[in-house]
Amino acid sequence: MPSSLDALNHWVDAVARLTTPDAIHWCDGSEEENAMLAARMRDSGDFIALNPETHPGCHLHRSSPSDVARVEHLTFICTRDPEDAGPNNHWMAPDEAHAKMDALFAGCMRGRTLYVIPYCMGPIGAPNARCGVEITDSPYVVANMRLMTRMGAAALARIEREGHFVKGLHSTGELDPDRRFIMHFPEELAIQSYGSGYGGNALLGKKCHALRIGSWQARQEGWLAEHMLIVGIENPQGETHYVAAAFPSACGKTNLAMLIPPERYRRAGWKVWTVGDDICWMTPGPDGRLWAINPEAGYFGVAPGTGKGTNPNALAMLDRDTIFTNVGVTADGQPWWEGLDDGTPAKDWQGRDFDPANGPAAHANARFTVSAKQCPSWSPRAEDPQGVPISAIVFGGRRPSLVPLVIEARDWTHGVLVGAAMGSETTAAATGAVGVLRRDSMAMKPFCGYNFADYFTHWLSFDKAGAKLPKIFHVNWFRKGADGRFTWPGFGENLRVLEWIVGRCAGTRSARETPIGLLPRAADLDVEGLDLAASDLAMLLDVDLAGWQDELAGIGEYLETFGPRLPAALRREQQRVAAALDEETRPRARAATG
Ligand code: OXD
Ligand code: MN
Repeated sequence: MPSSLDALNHWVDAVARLTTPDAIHWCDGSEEENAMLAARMRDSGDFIALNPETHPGCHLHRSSPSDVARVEHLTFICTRDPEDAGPNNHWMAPDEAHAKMDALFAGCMRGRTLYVIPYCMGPIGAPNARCGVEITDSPYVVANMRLMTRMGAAALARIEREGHFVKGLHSTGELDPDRRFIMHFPEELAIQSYGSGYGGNALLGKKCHALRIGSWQARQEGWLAEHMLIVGIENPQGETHYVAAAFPSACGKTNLAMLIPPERYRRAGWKVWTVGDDICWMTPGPDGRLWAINPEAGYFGVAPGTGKGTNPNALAMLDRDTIFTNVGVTADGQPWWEGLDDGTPAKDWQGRDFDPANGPAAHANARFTVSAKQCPSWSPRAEDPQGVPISAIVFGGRRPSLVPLVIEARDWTHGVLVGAAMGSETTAAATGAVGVLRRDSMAMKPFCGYNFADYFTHWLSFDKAGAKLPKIFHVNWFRKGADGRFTWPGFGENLRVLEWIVGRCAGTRSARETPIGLLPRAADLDVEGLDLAASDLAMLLDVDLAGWQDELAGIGEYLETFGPRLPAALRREQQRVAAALDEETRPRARAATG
């Protein structure tokens, strides 16, 4: 009788015939295997052991200087109908993409080992977890996948039981930016990635599976695969509200997920629990609420900017068994990056003697990879197969002007509009210009595996009889004053805003109605002990009606780019908010002219 692993064996054989590796290694995820691979990489120079006294089990990896971030312009969704990929994706016909990739993969593993990585996204026993298998020729990818997923024997057993899995094929190739493609075949539940070793391009469980293929599966199966952190906020009464929050890459998701409450809150008994820092899979439960799991088992976080003041929890988890990529290093072999409080770099991320004339010691997108369990605020509920119930969904981006500190959407449809309209300044997490405002719906612009218009329809479809949906909010930690400096202190102080948010969910906090949603009055936010002028707080909570009229017009133009597939309910909602703004400005205009 054919075993349910036959499909896997056949695929591995076919890939081996195409790529012609010298050896094949099936990964079991064991300590011994990890030690063997680390030793192999130390020999080849892929890994540099860091100071064993201060950072036991830690390694530095220096990538090729031209391979330091995700490459959105080389990332394709390959569906039969280009309309299914939508204007938010680069599209290639599946046949053409396969032909291109087959040519690149042909013989590419000669002289290398082919690693087979069975992995599970989500707790191994979670009904909503999904399995995949990544074939790669990079031991660095294996070492990262071991931290980022549930990898090895247990995942293989689940695949054998279920008989299906997402197929990911990866080769670093020649690391040539001109021979680099990240292809997704959602109709085949397959991913092919060539020419890059960078996290989001090469750790296929992460963006490729858990978001691009995951979002496609989620639409078909009635759940949501989102670019969101998951954090538990425990109040002094011991009640925990779980919040899922979407921000574009490198906008502080990891910091928010690991927030340490300000001193006064800590003393009062507030606690923060980290469930996830990047990806959230949410499924409606029998009780009508959305239940979330973090499909990942580790953090692949941005190192620069991580310090005692910004994210002490992250710092505390990075002193052992961590892989650092493209950070600088001190004379005594400790990892170093800009924003770290102590030490001085001796070498920069490219291994040159550190010279400020060459730029920062760490690459702006330098990363750490570490097991989630090492985080001091790691939530035991992160392993709960049922997941956690979500009370609030929070959207946010880098908006230096206009957008208030926090807004509550008046209902689900309005919340979907708020998420769809999200905009943010671009960051170093992807190649391309930094600091340019772009619309990034639900922070999924680089990650939604299908047409955004259909994705908005899918989001709207959750609002049905019996649903007990989370409230939706929008936050902006990045508002700047006339002096060009951030007005809101951010980091741990963001708990003050989260307190209002969970208070709104519990029905214990008040708000004022405005055309763009519900906002706290100054008195509704606890700002005691903050060095924040009353005029600055007023600015953070102000609604600039004329500015918002322009913003709504911009949102309308953006939505129109999705053409007839855009759900009419979303267009109507944009028109409703625009009309509410017009209505609000009318008496003032009359008063001004009268
Ligand atoms: C990430 C990203 O690596 O969003 O999480 O780029
Ligand atoms: Mn991300």
